[in-house]
Amino acid sequence: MKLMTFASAAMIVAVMGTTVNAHATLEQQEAQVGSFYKGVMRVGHGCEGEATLKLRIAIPEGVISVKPMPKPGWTLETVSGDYANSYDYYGTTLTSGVQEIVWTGELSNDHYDEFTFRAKLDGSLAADQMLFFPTIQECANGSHNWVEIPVQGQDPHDLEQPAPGLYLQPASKHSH
Ligand SMILES: [Cu+2]
Repeated sequence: MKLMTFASAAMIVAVMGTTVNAHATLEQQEAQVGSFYKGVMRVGHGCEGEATLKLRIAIPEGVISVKPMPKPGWTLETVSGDYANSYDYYGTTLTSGVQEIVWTGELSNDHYDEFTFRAKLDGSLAADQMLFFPTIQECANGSHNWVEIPVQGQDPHDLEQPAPGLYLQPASKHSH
């Protein structure tokens, strides 16, 4: 089943300045609308002691021109699909693109690692909101589904497996 069903949960929630120290977290948790964003997903442990064998990151709507970073010893796949909206990318109209990134390999529970991608936060994204990147961490006999999105006013710390979040700051006057 495509991660996108989880990604459909990747909606923008009007939560002012709340970031959460979830287990799978983004290193940079704030970025300006319209800017290029380097997403570094941090993985500090496996599933109940087991090694991580696969990491799948869903890319929310409005995050375009996504390019993941290959990782030695891991295979890298992307899943592309149609966007709900179309986006101008330097004169080119984008109507589809990468919506899921999948790294497959092995990360021992005793080790820490990072999974990186670069993307553009389209200028049409609304500022002062959170953007979520639902992430599935698969192990041999289980997984962590970091996909829970807080409802309005809910403290993400109350969630068992919160989706990694990014707070969207207003575009700087110089973004292009
Ligand atoms: Cu944890």
